[in-house]
Amino acid sequence: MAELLSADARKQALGTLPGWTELQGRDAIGKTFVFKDFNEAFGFMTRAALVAEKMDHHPEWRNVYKTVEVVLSTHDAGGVTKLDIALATVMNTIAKLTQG
Ligand code: H2B
Repeated sequence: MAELLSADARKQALGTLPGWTELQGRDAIGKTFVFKDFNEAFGFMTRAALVAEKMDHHPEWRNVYKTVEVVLSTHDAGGVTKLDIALATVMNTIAKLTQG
């Protein structure tokens, strides 16, 4: 199982992840993506879902029209691990591609 990141390692990783922040009151990271419209938002979610399934690492997320709120945490470990950093990195790349 992936190990929890230390506070330092987490901060360092977040430094390479534009838009991602630590959640207050919970060992998790989050980002709110805002797209042009629902079509782009759902396109992002579809692409991200396929990668998440391949990784066997799944996001907590909520979509309202063109906004997608994402929270990442490794449930089996009870906090943030390198799997969350990997998925967050992929999501940033997918968002860029989705936005053209
Ligand atoms: N996703 C997330 N975010 N955290 C997990 O601990 C996790 C997961 N565990 N997806 C996986 C699935 C596990 O439940 C399965 C059995 O591999």
